[in-house]
Amino acid sequence: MGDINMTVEIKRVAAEFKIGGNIIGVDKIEIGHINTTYHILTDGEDDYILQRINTNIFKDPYKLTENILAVTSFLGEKIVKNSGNIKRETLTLIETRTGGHLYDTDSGHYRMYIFIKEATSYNTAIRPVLFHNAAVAFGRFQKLLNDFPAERLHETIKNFHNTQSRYNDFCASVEKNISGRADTVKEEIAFIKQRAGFCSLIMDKINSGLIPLRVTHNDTKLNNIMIDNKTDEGVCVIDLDTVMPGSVLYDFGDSIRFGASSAAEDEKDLDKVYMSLSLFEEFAKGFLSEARDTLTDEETEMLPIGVVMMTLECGMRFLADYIDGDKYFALHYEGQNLDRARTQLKLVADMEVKLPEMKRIVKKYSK
Ligand code: ADP
Ligand code: GN1
Ligand code: MG
Repeated sequence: MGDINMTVEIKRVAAEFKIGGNIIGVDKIEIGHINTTYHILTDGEDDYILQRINTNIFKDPYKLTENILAVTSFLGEKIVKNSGNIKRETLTLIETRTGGHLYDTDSGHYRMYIFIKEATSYNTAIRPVLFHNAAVAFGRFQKLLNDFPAERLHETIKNFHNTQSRYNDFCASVEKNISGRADTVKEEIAFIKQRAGFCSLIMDKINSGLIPLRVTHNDTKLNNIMIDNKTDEGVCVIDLDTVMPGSVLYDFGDSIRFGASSAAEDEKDLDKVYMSLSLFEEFAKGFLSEARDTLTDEETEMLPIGVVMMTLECGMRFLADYIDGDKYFALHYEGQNLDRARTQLKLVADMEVKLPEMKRIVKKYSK
């Protein structure tokens, strides 16, 4: 569909939801690797986010929507009790004119949220305070969901952070080599295979009861949090598609993977890519200030392992997708998945060296 036709279609779909005001514009948001996201501008009090859900990835958009409703209404009650601003501090799904929360049409399954105004989702921590404040907000998110009944949640993507199963999938992609590209990335493949024995470390601890399953976000990139333009506070954790039972090590680890990197996720010049220990410290301090009391000693001690695990896992996912012929993550240019994979592997090598320092910093901010 051409851009103009797409805009017409998006306006038509947006009008199927119970929005206030008239639609005065549509902007495509290019952040995010999974869904297709539009900012719907209106002349009323609120703007909106309209998203086409990626159903290649989220196979059951109805169950996904049930999860989001359950989580946002649970958070909403707590926000109201704390006299917070429910429109800004959690996502709010908008009903369709016929009463559900999904609008299905030939171009896909759509949902709508209130647009969180005067806030930004950052791709890099351009000021350390942003990362610290994101950490406080993710830590608070974890704490607020501590008593959420996990059995109410559907598993939207099976084995999402089961790194062993991700490793097996990666090996299968290399084996099949659909694109023929595996032959050109032998060094990267070898780097991952050398770490095969590491992949089950967290799952083994979960399975043996040493690490508890909690309700976690599972995709805690810096750009999945809206940060207030005036105060720099983390206002709202967004992108709730993967809220599922998981480990706090995933949320802590994925935040560091993305936000404590010195460079963009797809930086081509690997000399520029390393994990910043000072950003790590900003995050650890902020996150533990909120979540410290809900974590067990074993979890706290393992946080740096979560960092290496999430980065290795993401690296193998990007590389597998490159070898599969770019079927999963949205691309802005050819070869982007390889650039993304390479930054992750560079980070893993750096994080391995910095493990003792990460452990020391975590200890400093734990109970
Ligand atoms: P994806 O799963 O593709 O990452 P997200 O739900 O994270 O999709 O949305 C992509 C981007 O859209 C976010 O990073 C953010 O910039 C913007 N966005 C999403 N929801 C909102 C919202 N409610 N208010 C303002 N911006 C939003
Ligand atoms: C995707 O949706 P987004 O862009 O916030 C992915 C994460 C990866 C991340 C890598 C559902 O996150 O798991 O860690 O890209 N989300 C899904 O940047 O697969
Ligand atoms: Mg996102």
